[in-house]
Amino acid sequence: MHFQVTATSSSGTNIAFSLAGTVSDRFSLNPTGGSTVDVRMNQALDRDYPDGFDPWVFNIVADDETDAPTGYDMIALELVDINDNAPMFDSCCLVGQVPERNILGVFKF
Ligand SMILES: [Ca+2]
Repeated sequence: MHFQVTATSSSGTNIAFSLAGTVSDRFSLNPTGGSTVDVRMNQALDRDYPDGFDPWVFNIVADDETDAPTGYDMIALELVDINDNAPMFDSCCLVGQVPERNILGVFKF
């Protein structure tokens, strides 16, 4: 998955882009020249706890290499949830007792 981001500068100079934020390492930039950059995912993203986020939020930074302030914009990726997790039991194990030589179909648990 990838998408393009565009920034403009009144100085007309090239813009250098970078990423910031705690999850920005999951994405990379492929400059296309001028005022546009291609943002790509480095790996598949998860939406679910404990490794996922909804949405995935990070910042993109635009610097026109002049003395002008640096521009920031927030990118929020909302993942469409899929049912990719198995159902979970409330406990880690179930323990019961069955009498030796128990009649088939009759037991205590
Ligand atoms: Ca899911």
